Amino acid sequence: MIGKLIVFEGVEGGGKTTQIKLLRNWLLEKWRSGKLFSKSPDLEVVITREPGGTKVGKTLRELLLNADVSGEQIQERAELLLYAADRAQHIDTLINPSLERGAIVLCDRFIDSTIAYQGYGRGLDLPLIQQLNHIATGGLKSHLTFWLDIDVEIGLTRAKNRGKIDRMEQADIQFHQRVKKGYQELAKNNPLIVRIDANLTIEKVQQQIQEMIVQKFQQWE
Ligand code: T5A
Repeated sequence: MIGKLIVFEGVEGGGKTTQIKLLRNWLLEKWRSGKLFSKSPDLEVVITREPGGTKVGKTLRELLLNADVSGEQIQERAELLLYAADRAQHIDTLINPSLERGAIVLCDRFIDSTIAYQGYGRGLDLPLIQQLNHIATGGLKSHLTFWLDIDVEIGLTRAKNRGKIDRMEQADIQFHQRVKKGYQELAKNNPLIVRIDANLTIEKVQQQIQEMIVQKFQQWE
């Protein structure tokens, strides 16, 4: 089986980070016990995220989410381009090399985040964003995307309970509602996006993900 890119998307606090870690452990355990990927001699699972999956990306992430820029606001087009720069670096230095080695790459956010946040959330031009995504990815698409669909208020409360909130999380509730609407529209038009009910317990969310993975891997193998 060749490398696969599996993406996790959704509004703030949906549990992507939590679910990705659980999925990696489950995948490795299944492989060790011979219950999944029986034909693979080894299994590499890479966890990464956007923004911030590379060294350059970590600096961009800090700028995008936490930097004190002395009261100067990051402008919407500048924000869009910074996310695109992070992605281009990520694809070339981490994602593509991992896929070429045959790894399963579990990626916390990808191109749909830009459509949902900068497109639906900020209101920037959607065809322009599609073009920019294409430039940043060189045409790479995910093999499967889990959309962790959660009530916006529940997600923001979870994110706030975790501690300090970042620049994006500080945006008003209407912004986050528009982002959610963006994911709804994306899922309507793309059969590779699988909706997961993320309002449930951590275990129940993981169970939905594992069931879908079993189906997909049978097709891929
Ligand atoms: N962005 C990103 C753009 O605007 N454009 C882009 O192109 C890209 C790529 C990234 C920000 O950048 C924006 C989107 C984001 O605003 P981030 O820190 O990566 O910033 O933000 P998130 O991806 O939202 O990550 P979070 O860490 O906030 O949320 P997660 O990863 O979805 O959630 P997680 O697993 O950390 O869980 C949050 C809390 O909830 C608990 C966890 O223990 C944790 O405390 N939790 C649950 N509690 C109850 N029930 C469950 N089922 C739970 N699952 C998790």
